[in-house]
Amino acid sequence: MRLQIGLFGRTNVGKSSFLNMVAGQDVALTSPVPGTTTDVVEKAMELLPVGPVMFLDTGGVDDISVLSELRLMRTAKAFDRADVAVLVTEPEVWGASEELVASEAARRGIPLIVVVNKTDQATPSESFLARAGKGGVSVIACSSKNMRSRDLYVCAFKDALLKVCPEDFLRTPAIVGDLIPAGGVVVLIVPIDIEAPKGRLILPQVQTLRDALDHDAAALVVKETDYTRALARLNAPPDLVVCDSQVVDRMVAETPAGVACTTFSILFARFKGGLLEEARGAAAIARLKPGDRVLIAESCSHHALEDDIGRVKIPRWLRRYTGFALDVNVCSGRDYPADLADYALVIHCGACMLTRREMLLRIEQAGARGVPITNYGLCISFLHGVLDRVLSPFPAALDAFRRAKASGCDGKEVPRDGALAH
Ligand SMILES: Nc1nc2c(ncn2[C@@H]2O[C@H](COP(=O)(O)OP(=O)(O)O)[C@@H](O)[C@H]2O)c(=O)[nH]1
Ligand code: SF4
Ligand SMILES: [Mg+2]
Repeated sequence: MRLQIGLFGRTNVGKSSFLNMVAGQDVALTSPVPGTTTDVVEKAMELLPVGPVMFLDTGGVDDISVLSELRLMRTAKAFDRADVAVLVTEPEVWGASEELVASEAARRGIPLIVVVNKTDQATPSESFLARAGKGGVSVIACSSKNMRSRDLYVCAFKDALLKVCPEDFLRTPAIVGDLIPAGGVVVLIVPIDIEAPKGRLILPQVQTLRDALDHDAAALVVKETDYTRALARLNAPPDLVVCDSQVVDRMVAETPAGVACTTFSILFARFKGGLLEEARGAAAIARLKPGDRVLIAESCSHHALEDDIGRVKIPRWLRRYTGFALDVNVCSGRDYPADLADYALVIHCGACMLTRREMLLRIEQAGARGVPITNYGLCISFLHGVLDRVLSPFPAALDAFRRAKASGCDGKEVPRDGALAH
């Protein structure tokens, strides 16, 4: 199901131009003569990380130009379909038309985003912005003609969209269910070490188990020390093997070549929505330079253990891989920095305590600053030289990683490979 985004506002404020800018191509007819878009123009696209969306570009709710009955009717129909309403206006232009769109959205319970377009011509005043943002509405100031700042505007728009889009559209894929046939077998490798909580499994492991059962698959749970023995007892290879990232090198070494394998952390990067972006981000490890700032972000503040994964192990593996010192910072819980611009890389935890929306927002915030973001599992697999193998169940993510790795910052092949010497 596509998220339907209605573009409303007066004629000539730049609704079609805004859509063209977001789409990165000319899809909607624009014109300096008011009233060009007489019909509702539909434009379907993949607006990552939100997902598949459909823009409905309307003719315009207007109190200036001659109103065509038909156009108004069609605009009302777009309101009937919209999951999110985007009101496009210009700096200092707020009158009956804008109030009409805002009140119509409120009456129907449709979330609203205000786009103040044409900021190249005039700067919106504080009082105007306050009025547009009344009731906590997200306001984005942009110029649809300024293509150099396109990425910033589109990122801000995606951010606003992620905040308001109904939960249903953020619905996640299965955790493992789509990777195993019904009646299939998945092996879950769960180390029971000092980091494992006493007497129970951790949430991602339990959720993976439940998801396998929901998809009529069987799950075999073993410690890494019993893995090969368990494999030998199966009368056919398993359909998938999933392990804790900390034993990924061992798992890959012991898993027969044709057997699909991955890590819990990678499954959860996908489940939380950011696998493509985070696979791409892993390639940035190869481009780190001495002294670069790296942010290790954990989304809950658990008690740090002696050999803590985020505070001790990952920094150690990074140092060993790069061969130089990095400026590693750790943040935990809700205190994710608002401005990530100083960082060369963000390495995020599995985010099991965050909602998909929260994680997508964090990825988006990094994207807005041009800062690559990856996650613990992807980073650990990369540092152990096995990321290609554990990404192979996800061809699009594998492709994104390989492309990012091959291109480097300067478009040249990056010489260093993701292999860690133990
Ligand atoms: N200077 C400037 N002109 C814009 C901007 N956005 C749109 N326009 C111009 O405004 C006119 C109307 O744009 P259009 O997208 O057709 O408006 P619509 O009727 O709301 O769909 C066109 O001449 C556009 O080139 C902008 O951000 N800055
Ligand atoms: S939220 Fe992050 S740090 Fe906390 S338990 Fe989950 S993966 Fe670990
Ligand atoms: Mg138009």
